[in-house]
Amino acid sequence: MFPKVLAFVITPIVKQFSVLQKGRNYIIAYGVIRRGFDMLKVGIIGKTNTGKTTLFNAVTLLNAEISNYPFTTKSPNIGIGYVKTPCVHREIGVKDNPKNSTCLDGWRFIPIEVIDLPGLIKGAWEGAGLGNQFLSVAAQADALLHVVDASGSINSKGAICEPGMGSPLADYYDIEEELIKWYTKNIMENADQVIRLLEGKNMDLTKAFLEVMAGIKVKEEHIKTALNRTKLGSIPLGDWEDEDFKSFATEIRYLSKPTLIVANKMDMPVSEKNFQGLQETFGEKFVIPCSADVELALRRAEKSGVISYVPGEEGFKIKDLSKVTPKQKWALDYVKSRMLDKWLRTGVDLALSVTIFKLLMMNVVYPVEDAKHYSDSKGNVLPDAYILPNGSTPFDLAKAIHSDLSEGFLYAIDATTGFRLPKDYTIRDRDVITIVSTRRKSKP
Ligand SMILES: Nc1nc2c(ncn2[C@@H]2O[C@H](COP(=O)(O)OP(=O)(O)O)[C@@H](O)[C@H]2O)c(=O)[nH]1
Ligand SMILES: [Mg+2]
Repeated sequence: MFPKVLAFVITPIVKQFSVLQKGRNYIIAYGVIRRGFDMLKVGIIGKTNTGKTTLFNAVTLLNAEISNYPFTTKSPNIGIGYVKTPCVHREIGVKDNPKNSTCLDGWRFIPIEVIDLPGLIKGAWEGAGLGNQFLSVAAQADALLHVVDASGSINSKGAICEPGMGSPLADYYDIEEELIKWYTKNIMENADQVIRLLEGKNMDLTKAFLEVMAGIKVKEEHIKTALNRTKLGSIPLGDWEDEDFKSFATEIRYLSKPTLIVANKMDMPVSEKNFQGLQETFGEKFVIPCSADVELALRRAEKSGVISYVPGEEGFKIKDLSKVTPKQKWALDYVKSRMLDKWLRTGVDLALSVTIFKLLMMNVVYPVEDAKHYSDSKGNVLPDAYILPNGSTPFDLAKAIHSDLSEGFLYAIDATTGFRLPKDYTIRDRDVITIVSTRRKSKP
């Protein structure tokens, strides 16, 4: 008997903490869905009142069922969001029956984990406002969305002020400073252990750092690059000055945690000037104009049946105008004139796609058991979509699906051509692949 392709194993809660802040109870539960690998995680950071929770609520609300997804208990701060990619079913010319993801209007929506972090305050790196715990959760993410209030409606403490008075640029740097100080402290605290590994186990510096930093998603190549860029590789760790730790930590922060700046509240006209400033400072590619509130309104209107709307699209359709209340009509007109007509889209969905596919350089691959029919053993066509990093091989895909599949791995087939793939093949975006393994029935 062979395991189902998606035989998920759910581990118990790995890590949980519950904290009381400003009378609100944030529970950050780390109930992680475990299969061969962890689900991609995107953390939302930024000052208070920039719109993080609104963004979180928008990305985790999708009015479509994903049939066999074993969602774990969702805490208020960790949810499942969806990243959108053009579904391969159209170019193959088949109708699909998605299982681990969903397909809307030619777009495949694939689940990822999204973490909403409470606003970080000054001194968070040394524990203020429970910043330490929040930062260590942020460090578990594969990438970060840094939300700023482009309308300048918050002051430097994150309290609401007159629009235009706040500075999103200064807010960005405040938060970054906390992050970098936290990384610096973390690395400095681990320096003794690194030295022990260097001396006791005769490890090289990269490997020793890797051992202490793997838990915060730092990879070997990040450490190598950071050591090269800072030219610290040749200086004995015992001789590093505080400034050296800081420059090394800064490199590690940016290399290991790609970050997109979300310029939120772009529905307010006052936001435009700040948005331009942000793009000039950080480059167009790294700043996305966004209105989390508008996206949330659209998704809610879709859910309640008032409109049809596919997240990320440039427009929506009112289903039956006679059923729309004057208040709803006003809101939909606002959405159209203030956001969609001007910025084409709300930016929420774009922010996630850019993060996953451009910053993290991920590819989407569709594993199928039956290469001829592009289906699983039950005849579901293109049931699953997996997100894998650039450079992944079919063997990595097998591992991601199930360890049994990789243990008996023989070779892989490109389902669209029927050809066997070479051993060193690296997966490209939108590949449809059949894995042939001794541990599973396969019908190539
Ligand atoms: N105009 C406008 N207001 C927004 C937008 N996103 C969030 N807000 C408002 O900003 C305030 C703070 O939002 P919230 O999501 O709680 O911020 P958080 O503290 O960062 O989680 C709320 O009043 C939201 O309604 C947006 O895109 N446009
Ligand atoms: Mg919030």
